[in-house]
Amino acid sequence: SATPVTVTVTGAAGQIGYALLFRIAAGEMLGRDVPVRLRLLEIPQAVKAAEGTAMELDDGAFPLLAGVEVTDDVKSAFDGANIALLVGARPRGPGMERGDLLEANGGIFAPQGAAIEAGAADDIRVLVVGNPANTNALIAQKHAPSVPPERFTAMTRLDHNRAVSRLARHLGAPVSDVSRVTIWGNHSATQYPDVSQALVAGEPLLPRLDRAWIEDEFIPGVAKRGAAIIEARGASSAASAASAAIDHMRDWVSGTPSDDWTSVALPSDGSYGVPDGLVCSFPVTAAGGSWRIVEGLDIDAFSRAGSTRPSPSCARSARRSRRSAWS
Ligand code: NAX
Repeated sequence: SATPVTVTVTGAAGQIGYALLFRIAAGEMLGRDVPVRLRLLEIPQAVKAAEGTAMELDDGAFPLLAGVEVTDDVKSAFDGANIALLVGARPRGPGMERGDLLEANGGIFAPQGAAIEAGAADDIRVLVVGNPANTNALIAQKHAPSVPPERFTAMTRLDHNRAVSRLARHLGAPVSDVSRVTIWGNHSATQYPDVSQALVAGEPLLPRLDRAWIEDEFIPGVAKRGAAIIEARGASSAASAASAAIDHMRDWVSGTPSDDWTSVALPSDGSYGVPDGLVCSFPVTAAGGSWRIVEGLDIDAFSRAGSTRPSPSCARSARRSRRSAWS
């Protein structure tokens, strides 16, 4: 039978980890004929809880699950890893400034990047879920100089899925009919959910939407959905975030449909005026195991804003495009 794919999941004892691991073990990420070996990385205080999750994974008797290891050692967690899902991060606590948050996450993602550099498999693919995801992806990538930069991605698929679902509901169409939606920017309130290229059942979607609905309900509704989930559930999005991570990795490995694209934050190659190397969400397709940014979309305001005045952050580029897109 096939050699198992080694999948490392950090923050494995957290709520996203709990929703994610069982779907990976069931073959929903890499396919129902691909055996997987799971590596669960946690901080020492949470290792026992991760071991409990590993016991439950055993009890699932998943035919594709070739083994589960739990560790608090960063180096061994990534040794031979083919796929890394970096979920564990330091949330912003009370009184914590942005600088404190960056420093705390630097302390997590720099060593993880270095461990990937040192021991991961040649085909390593990394998805950062832990916030601030774009920045954390950049930190990890900078510490793995021999890995192609585009193997480090950050997740905007949850925002993408939220946008697709909201459009489908608004139009009374099945989600499978909605395509070519883009999340520009990053997973934060500054993101720009873009429907200018979107299709419903293959036809342009824009003529069927009211501009006020897009500006006043759709865009803020997608950007603030995370807060609405926290308000309703008393906890942040978990199963939907895990589902988006599965979608992201599945598309990366298996490819996107020929007539659609998805949204992924990855190091910019200068496309659309976003400064080189900045981790930013773009419309992308996947084929042969690689992402490719969809080029040449007619979003003049966006590209003009970026190329004439390079901005320090992709969030700024996206925000600027949002301001001008409807003006
Ligand atoms: P939890 O607090 O339930 O779990 C996080 C887990 O990470 C904990 O078990 C903790 O012990 C572990 N951890 C912390 N530091 C670690 C380290 N250095 N190595 C290994 N494990 C470590 O959070 P959860 O709800 O699972 O969310 C995880 C992350 O996802 C958060 O940063 C959250 O902000 C982020 N999210 C990102 C989303 C996105 O779309 N990009 C959406 C959902 C979510 O908010």
